[in-house]
Amino acid sequence: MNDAKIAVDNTVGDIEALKDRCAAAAPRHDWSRAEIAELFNLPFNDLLFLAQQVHRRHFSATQVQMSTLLSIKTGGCPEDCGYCSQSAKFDTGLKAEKLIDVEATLAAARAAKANGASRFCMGAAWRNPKDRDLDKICAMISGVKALGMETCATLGMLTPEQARRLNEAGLDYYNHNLDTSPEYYGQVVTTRTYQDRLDTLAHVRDAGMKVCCGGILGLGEKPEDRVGLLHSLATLPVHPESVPINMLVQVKGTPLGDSARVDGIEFVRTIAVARIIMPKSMVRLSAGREQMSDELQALCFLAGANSIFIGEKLLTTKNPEQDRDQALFAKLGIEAMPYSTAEIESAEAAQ
Ligand code: SAM
Ligand code: DTB
Ligand code: SF4
Repeated sequence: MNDAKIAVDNTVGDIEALKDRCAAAAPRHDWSRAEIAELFNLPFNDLLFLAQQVHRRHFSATQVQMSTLLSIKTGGCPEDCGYCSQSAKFDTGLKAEKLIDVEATLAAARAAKANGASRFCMGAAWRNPKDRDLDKICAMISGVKALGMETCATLGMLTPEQARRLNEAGLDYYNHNLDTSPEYYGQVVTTRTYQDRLDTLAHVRDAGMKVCCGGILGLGEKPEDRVGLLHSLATLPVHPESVPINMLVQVKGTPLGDSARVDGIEFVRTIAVARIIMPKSMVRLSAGREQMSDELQALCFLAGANSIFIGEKLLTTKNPEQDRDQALFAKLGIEAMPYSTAEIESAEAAQ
C-alpha cells in the first residue's frame, strides 16, 4: 500500500473498473482529479503494471528518445521563478550572457547529433522574446532543421504572431511548462500567472507546433499539487506531445535551493500516472537525472518515461556524463528512438 495516500473527496467507485478503463481506452481529455488521485494511490506494483501495459500498447518498451539542450541566452531573466538559476532576482553566481551566434548554436547541434541526439532544444532566459531577436532565433531553427534534427525552443511567453514565425522557420516543438498545480503556482512564481502560461500554449498549438509541457517535483508542493499539475496537462484540448517531468535541481541562492528532496518512489508514481493518462505522449525524464541512482532511473523507464536529455549540461546545471549514460543504457538494453519513429509517434499523440 502507498503510505502517503492522497485524500479523494469524490471517490471514483470501482478501482478495478478504473484500471480497465485506463488499460483499454483511447486518450481522454476529461480526467477528473479524483480519478488521477486514485491512480496515484494504487499499490506501487499495480500502478507500474498498468503503466507498462499502457506504454507497451503505444511504444517500444526499449526505445528512448534523446534530446540535447543548449542555453542560447543565459541568466539575467526578469522573472522570479523560485527554482531557477537564471533569475536576475536571486544571487546564484551565474554569469549572464547575451544571445549567442547562429554558428555557435549550429556547432553545438552538430556535436549533439554526433552524440546520438535526435532533437535539439534551444533555451533562452527571457520573459518573452523581442521581435528583433526572432530573426536570429529563426535562423538557428532552420539551420538545426537542415542538419536533419527535430527542433525545440523554450523562450518564454509568445504572441500569436511570434508563434507563427517560429512555426514557419521549422520549429517542431515549443517547451513551456506549467510547473505545478494552478493553486500552488503563485507560491513559486509571482511575475506571471498560470493563465499567461495557458495562453502561450494555446498560441503554440494554434500556430501548428507540437507542445512540450510539464512540470517540476520538489518545489515544496503537496501530493495534491502533483495531481493538479497532471490534471491541467491531461485536460488540455490536445495532450502535449512531450511531457517533461523534472526533479528540482536545487540551486544555491534561489528561494527553493534548500527545499526537501522528493521521495524517489513518489517521483516514479508521477511518471507512471502521466504515462497512463496521456498514453500517446512522450513522457520525459528531464532535469534531476544527475542526482538519481541508476536504479531510480530504471524505475522511471519502467513507469513509462521514454525521452531524456543527453549531454553533460542541461541549460545551466549538470546532466550525467556520456560514459555514465552509455553504461546505464547498456545495462538496461535501452536504445535511441530513431528520429522517424519519434516523428510518427508524436503526430499520433495529437490525435
Ligand atoms: N525562460 C523560459 C521559461 O521559463 O519558459 C525558458 C527556460 S526555463 C529554464 C525552462 C524550464 O526549465 C522551466 O519552465 C522549468 O520547468 C525548468 N527548470 C528551470 N530550472 C529548473 C531547476 N532548477 N530544476 C528543474 N527544472 C528547472
Ligand atoms: C524542461 O522541462 N526541462 C529542461 C527543458 N524543459 C528546457 C530544462 C531543465 C533546466 C534545469 C536547470 C538548468 O539547467 O538551468
Ligand atoms: Fe526566467 Fe525561465 Fe528561469 Fe523563469 S524559468 S527565471 S522565466 S529563465
